[in-house]
Amino acid sequence: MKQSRIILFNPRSADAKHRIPNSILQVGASIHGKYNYNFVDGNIEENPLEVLFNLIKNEAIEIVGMTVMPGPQLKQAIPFAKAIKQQFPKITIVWGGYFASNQYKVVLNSGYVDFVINGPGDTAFPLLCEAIFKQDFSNLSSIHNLIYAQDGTFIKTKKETIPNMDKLNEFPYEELNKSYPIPNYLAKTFMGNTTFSYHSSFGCPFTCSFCAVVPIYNARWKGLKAERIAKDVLNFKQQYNIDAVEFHDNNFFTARKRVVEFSKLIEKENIAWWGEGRIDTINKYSDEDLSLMKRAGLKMIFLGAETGNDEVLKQMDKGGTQTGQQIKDFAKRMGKIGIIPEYSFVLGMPADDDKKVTQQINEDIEFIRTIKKINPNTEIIIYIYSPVPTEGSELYQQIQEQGFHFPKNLEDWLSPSWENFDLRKNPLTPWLKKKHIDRIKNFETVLNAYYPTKTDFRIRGIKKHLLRAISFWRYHLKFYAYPYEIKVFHKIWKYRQPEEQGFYSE
Ligand code: B12
Ligand code: SF4
Repeated sequence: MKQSRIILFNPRSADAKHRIPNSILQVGASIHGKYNYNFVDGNIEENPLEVLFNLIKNEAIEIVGMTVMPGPQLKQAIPFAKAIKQQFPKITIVWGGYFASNQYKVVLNSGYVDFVINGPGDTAFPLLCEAIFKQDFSNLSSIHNLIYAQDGTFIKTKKETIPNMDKLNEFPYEELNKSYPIPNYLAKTFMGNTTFSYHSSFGCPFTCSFCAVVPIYNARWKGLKAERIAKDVLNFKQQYNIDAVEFHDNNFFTARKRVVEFSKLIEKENIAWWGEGRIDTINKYSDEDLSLMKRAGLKMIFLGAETGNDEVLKQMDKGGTQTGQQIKDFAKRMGKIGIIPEYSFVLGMPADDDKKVTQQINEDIEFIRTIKKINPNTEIIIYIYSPVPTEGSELYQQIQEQGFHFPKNLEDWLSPSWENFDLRKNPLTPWLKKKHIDRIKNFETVLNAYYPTKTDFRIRGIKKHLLRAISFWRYHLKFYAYPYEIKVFHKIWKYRQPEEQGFYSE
């Protein structure tokens, strides 16, 4: 008989309503029917460490797999991995996810994480489990997408091509449902009352120099077929009465044909949806395509506008295909079609001197105001540039030369300043001074009061009018400093800043 020997743990990622934990679901699919495993969701459990310890004691666990993205998940991932290793030194701890892959050196140096899965774990994880259960590590180097330490060096095995997602095992939703009923994950959002989260593709074909996806997928992308996505969405509609879907793909709109086919398949189903894409890619879609997508329920697209400055777009490796003019034209086009463009901007990129940094921030602020004028419905998300370790990239080289370094110890990532770094709120980059961060934050406060986000259903009617009234003079006089009166309202109503909770739960 197979024993339950693996735990797949999703550390707590947010305080708001929780998303279905697709990362551990997909890893679960890779070992489903082969090994017994338990899901533990730190988002739902009140005391997840106790649950983990009890399972380890009672179920002969040998492997604990954790998915780890930067930010809040580290608060459980780091101390829990350490505690498990201390209490049960024989357990093998495996980390996967964006933080683990991008920061593998500090993770493996901690002494309590044994292996890192670098990118998709669908083939690598079952093979690694087999090696661990047999205690035969002679062929580790032949397992693709694996990183481990050996004799004082890090071994990074070959990257496999992205798996054909249509051929992978389906997600073991029933298994998750046994411990964590699926309806608890169907959040109320601006799109609907029961929003389902779905991930339909891996990677991204682009190479933006600030992006954590690039070192993992090296400009590769592969997705499920439109029929399969529609089938899964409709199954969820039938089973759980979902009325909306958030697509969690890095770049849902990469393949036009797939998006158009999917739209046709769900056109009559009354399901609202949202996804992330590129302006230059979607700009190539015809008006007919976009109108079809709108009719099929597409409410809003998250788009990396980044900046209106073509030189900075080039520095971000986004130039050439995306320009400031195109960003403006696209906002207008989306206004006509009736799909909300949700533009994210990255402010605070490195520059040669302080004056240029200030100048660029001011230019970006002006550009955002222009976008709002062109299409006031455009949602604006402002991030402060937080470096990612894209080894070999020119930008990463430049920021290291300017004195930026990542923490040397895993536990340093738990400090509030590195947490803020992860949340892209305070990047700890040497060229950004307090005055720059204040300028960006104050502008954002005024902007979000003058244009409250459409995704926050708490700010409607009188509240919206009041917010607009108190911020009117500041927005029009471009006076953003010390917006204390706006912050008071924010404190009382706790209205949402667009980037605050990732996506759009209550
Ligand atoms: C859903 C999501 C969230 C959810 C939480 C998810 C959860 N686990 O509970 C929420 C909304 C809370 C969230 C928050 C944040 N997120 Co987030 N999130 C995502 C998103 C869109 C999807 C993740 C997912 O489910 N993927 C689907 C699964 C199947 O893919 P996967 O995770 O890559 O898993 C595969 C492999 O990586 C590997 N693997 C992963 N884990 C494990 C574990 C083991 C044991 C093994 C063996 C293998 C393995 O195998 C899997 C199957 O092949 C990703 C982007 C993306 N498309 O992945 C961003 C992403 C991971 N998030 C990111 C960030 C930065 C954040 C934030 C920290 C910051 C922010 N402002 O957005 C916030 C934190 C805010 C907060 N208050 O909590 C970045 C990470 C970038 C980086 N620098 O590393 C990403 C990549 C988005 C992006 N492109 O910038 N996020
Ligand atoms: S298009 Fe988006 S996901 Fe792709 S590399 Fe650029 S920022 Fe990353």
